Amino acid sequence: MTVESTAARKSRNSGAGTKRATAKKAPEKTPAKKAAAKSTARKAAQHDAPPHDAPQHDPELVQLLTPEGKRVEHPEFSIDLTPDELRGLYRDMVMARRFDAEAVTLQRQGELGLWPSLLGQEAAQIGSGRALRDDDYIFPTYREHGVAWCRGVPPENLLGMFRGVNNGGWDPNSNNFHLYTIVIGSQALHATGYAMGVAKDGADSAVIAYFGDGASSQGDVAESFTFSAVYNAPVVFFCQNNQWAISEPTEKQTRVPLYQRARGYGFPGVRVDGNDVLACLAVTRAALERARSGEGPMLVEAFTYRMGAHTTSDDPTKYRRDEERAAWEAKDPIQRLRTYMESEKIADAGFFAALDEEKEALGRRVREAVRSMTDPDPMSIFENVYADGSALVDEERAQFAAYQASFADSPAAGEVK
Ligand SMILES: Cc1ncc(C[n+]2csc(CCOP(=O)(O)OP(=O)(O)O)c2C)c(N)n1
Ligand SMILES: [Mg+2]
Repeated sequence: MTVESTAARKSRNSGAGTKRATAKKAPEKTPAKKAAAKSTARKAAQHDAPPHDAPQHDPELVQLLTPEGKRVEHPEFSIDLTPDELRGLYRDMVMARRFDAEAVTLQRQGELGLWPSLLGQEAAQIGSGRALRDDDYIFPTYREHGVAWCRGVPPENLLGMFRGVNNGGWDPNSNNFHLYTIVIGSQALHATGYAMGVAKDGADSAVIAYFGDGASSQGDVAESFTFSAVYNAPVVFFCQNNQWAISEPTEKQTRVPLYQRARGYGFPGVRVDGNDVLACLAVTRAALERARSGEGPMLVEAFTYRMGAHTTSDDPTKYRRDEERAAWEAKDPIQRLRTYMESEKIADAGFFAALDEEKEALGRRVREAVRSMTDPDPMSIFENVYADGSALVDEERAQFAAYQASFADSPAAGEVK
């Protein structure tokens, strides 16, 4: 990225050499007309803002495997994996995608209330997830099903909250994988505070906070950047820029590529091809090592794409073009690794056939597990509110009990007058 010289900036700001100096005098406008013209121009500028630094031509994108499945080198980030490790990454991505597809289907069949699909983001999640050590701590959003897979959280446990039968479904401390967080960006603060604690304990583990391009506009994320930089906290900010925050495109979140934001806070930022599992693994490893060795935070922007809807409640055909999705399908993270493994004879037909069976078995297991989840006692919602009880909660509990009992098929029917 070129830095504008002071002379050029002065010249641009003063308007020297621009058309303005030589333009013919425009016909006089009334104040009302002037205001209307100004407002139209401002609206146009807001809506047609040119996309920043056309990212697809970004020379700073770290890539180790091209969309065509060719291995390439990068001067700063490298990786050397065994055939077993490569097959492992491929398996992780396939299993994550299969699990995700089952969850979408379960929602469509009324078994889940909602599901946020990870389709397209498998490489970003598996690459970063496999870079983590067991003692590292993870703060996810609501879409990190692939990272959860890497942590060994049983996939079916991710579904309880989306079925409405529990508030999370796993013990964060069993896998160092925090509960899903829906309040956009807030987990970046949790991660920063946790990382500050890790540093105070003198431990050499690291912390990673996942968030999206939309979350990067949240105050919580800005505050996390400030605090983590000033306290040199061992935290990696892993932003999956999937190009959309529901229906808002990235151009409406930022005027600079997101990874460049880090510089203003005083720590490095890197943009990695988020559909390249090798590059995501290499860059996240380096960022975690940096954090562990006391060099402080780093921002990784995984440049990827949300191939599905925001959630099962969303219809992306209302706001984005089919061609856009098609262009990203050609960069599919799973297909590119498969092409590479086949061309290098790292995996044979037997490997792919066995994996097909394994992933179908996962789909069946998850389906079975969800359908046999039992509903909680409705009254349990009042548990764990206050350690010492509360008069207001007692009142609400009594009201709700009466409401429940008012149903004809309630075991308590008839008791309420
Ligand atoms: C504080 C807050 N504001 C708004 C929302 C509603 N909301 C849910 S998801 C979302 C978009 C998030 O986009 P992004 O950070 O890019 O993550 P993605 O869903 O693309 O993975 C919004 C605005 C929320 N959950 N929390
Ligand atoms: Mg997004």
